[in-house]
Amino acid sequence: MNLQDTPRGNRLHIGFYGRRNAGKSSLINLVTGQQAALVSSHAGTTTDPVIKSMELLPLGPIAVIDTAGLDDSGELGELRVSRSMQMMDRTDLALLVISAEETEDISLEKKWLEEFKKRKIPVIGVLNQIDKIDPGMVENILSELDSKLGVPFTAVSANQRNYRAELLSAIVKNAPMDFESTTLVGDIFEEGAAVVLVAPQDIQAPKGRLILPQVQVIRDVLDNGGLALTVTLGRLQQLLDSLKDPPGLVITDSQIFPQVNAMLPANVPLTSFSIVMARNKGDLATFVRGARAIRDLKESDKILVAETCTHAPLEEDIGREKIPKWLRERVGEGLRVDISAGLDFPENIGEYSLILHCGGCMFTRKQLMSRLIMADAENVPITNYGVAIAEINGMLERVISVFPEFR
Ligand SMILES: Nc1nc2c(ncn2[C@@H]2O[C@H](COP(=O)(O)OP(=O)(O)OP(=O)(O)O)[C@@H](O)[C@H]2O)c(=O)[nH]1
Ligand SMILES: [Mg+2]
Repeated sequence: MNLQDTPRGNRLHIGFYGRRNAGKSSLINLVTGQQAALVSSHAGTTTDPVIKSMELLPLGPIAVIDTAGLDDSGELGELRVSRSMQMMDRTDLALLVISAEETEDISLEKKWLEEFKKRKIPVIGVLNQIDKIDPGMVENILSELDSKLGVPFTAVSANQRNYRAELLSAIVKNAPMDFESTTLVGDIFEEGAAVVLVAPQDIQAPKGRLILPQVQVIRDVLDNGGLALTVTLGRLQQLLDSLKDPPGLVITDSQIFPQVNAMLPANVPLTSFSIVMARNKGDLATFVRGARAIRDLKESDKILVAETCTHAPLEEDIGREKIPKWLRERVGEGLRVDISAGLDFPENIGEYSLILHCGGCMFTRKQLMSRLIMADAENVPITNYGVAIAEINGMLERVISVFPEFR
């Protein structure tokens, strides 16, 4: 399966709607960072709906839908409007774009909002082209639109790149929850395959339990017709010897990567629980890019270790001690490591050469994504513990090659 085959259910479809010349196509170019949509000052530049699939960091696989202006008239115009309206049925999240110069009469926008409401599609209002009006007016117009239309509005200028993060944040905040991938590992092994799950010797979980990612992966392996074989590291060789064929997939705790790696033939697909979880949160590509940035770290750099819980007995020593120690062994003792914990992200993230984030098990996908957007806006690479450990062990390329999108 390649990226373009991601089933529609997993691909967030973001539709841009509004009057002609509101700047729908320009906003698509801003969000995607591409010049894919045709833009011109001629009202009615976009004539037919255009759906484009892409990987948009940190949202993962999405599709953007560009539409023709909903205020078009005449025989041909009405035909275009009806085709744009048809696109609503394929939209998971709608951006209703209004030009800051045209906020007097919003009767049409009201009508379109009703259509979205009928279909239960979440809508974000976008007040575009604010560079064309008196900056002092923006707040007033925003609150007026909010109250008249009853949807949250974000003010932007499509031709200024610094508004991209704001728009992305609004998208993440309002995106429906259920667009995440429905399977953790079901797409990386064949039905009937032996899937070996390796835990550390001293199973790091409260007595009588397994940690949540392991439980979720076991369930997912079973749901997808795999044989879920869970062992501790000390029993791995015994299990491998007892199998007629090599396993179809091995998923290990990150902390024992080197040992597990050494016991497996090179052609056995190997990855880790934390990498599986990071991918499910829709941001593995961002984390992989961040982990590769470890290769460029210098002793004079400063990195940030970010934890989401204020007390994290399991991950604490990994993020605060082990990974910093390994990185210093690699680049030099001078490497500065700052720690942040809890719900607040420091203001000054732009100062760091790399952000190392915990697995975010206490975070929702949306919370984690908002951090990736902040890092992206400041151009700071960001990765998580599990992906960083794979890179430090020289195994990053192996453990991501099990996923179709990295092949
Ligand atoms: N100054 C300024 N111009 C903008 C902004 N957004 C769009 N424009 C300009 O407005 C015109 C229309 O932009 P488009 O993106 O083509 O608008 P559209 O909503 O896709 O229009 P149709 O396809 O005709 O429905 C173009 O000349 C853009 O360059 C903005 O934020 N500021
Ligand atoms: Mg257009």
